[in-house]
Amino acid sequence: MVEVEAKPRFVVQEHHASHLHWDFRLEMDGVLKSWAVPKEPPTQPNVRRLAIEVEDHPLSYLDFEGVIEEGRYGAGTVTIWDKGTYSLESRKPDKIVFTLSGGTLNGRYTLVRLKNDPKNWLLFKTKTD
Ligand SMILES: [Mn+2]
Repeated sequence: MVEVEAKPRFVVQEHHASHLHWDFRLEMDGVLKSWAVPKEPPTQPNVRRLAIEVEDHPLSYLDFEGVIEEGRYGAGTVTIWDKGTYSLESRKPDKIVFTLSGGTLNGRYTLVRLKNDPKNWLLFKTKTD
């Protein structure tokens, strides 16, 4: 019998909070590793987006859409902007390379940590040549 391991999932939530941003989340280590991306995540190569590392979220958040009430952290409306699965190519403390299979985001992407602030990463689509 061959065991088929489920591919890890990802979700991008469009979050209309005090500032519009996109929450980019990768299923990893049993949680959702999460980054807040102030501009729409890139669908084309050569567009680099700041991605600010935020706290891990539980896997149950993969399907979350709705309204976070006024007065609570992240108050505002959350909708799923994209979701799918990914395959991990490499993972180092400062660089993660993966291939997304989503509805909007498809292909090979890189997250690389910036040196100025450990919470700041860049997210970009990687040319596959
Ligand atoms: Mn958010």
